Amino acid sequence: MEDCIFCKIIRNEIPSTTIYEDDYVKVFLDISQVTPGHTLLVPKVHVPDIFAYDETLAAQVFSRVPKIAKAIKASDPNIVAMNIANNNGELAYQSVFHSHIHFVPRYSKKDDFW
Ligand code: DGP
Repeated sequence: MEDCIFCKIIRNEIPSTTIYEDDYVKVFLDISQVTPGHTLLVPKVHVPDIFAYDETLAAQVFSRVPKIAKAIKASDPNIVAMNIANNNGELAYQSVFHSHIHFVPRYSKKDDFW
């Protein structure tokens, strides 16, 4: 998609802090960090939301979730928990209409950002 911000990131037309990439997905830091390390997993194919997934795409994207979660957790010993979330549609607070999964690390109580 020509004007999609995440397609531009996938094509390296605009910069991102990419932490993982393969044939099917790209994983990069969210520009609006809810907590440090807030990361997005996006399919390389442009799909607006989960309602447009078929089973093949679901496997390509969701099979990566544990690997990414573990890598983020391993990056900082203070990460003790993680929100993994996927917003679909404006009423669900989706703002970028290229499907993506949020990983929001949570830190030990004294360091938490709630
Ligand atoms: P959502 O509201 O679930 O659609 O989340 C979209 C996220 O995308 C939001 O947390 C901010 C992030 N985002 C928007 N534009 C950019 C960008 O240009 N670069 C990066 N890295 N993240 C972006």
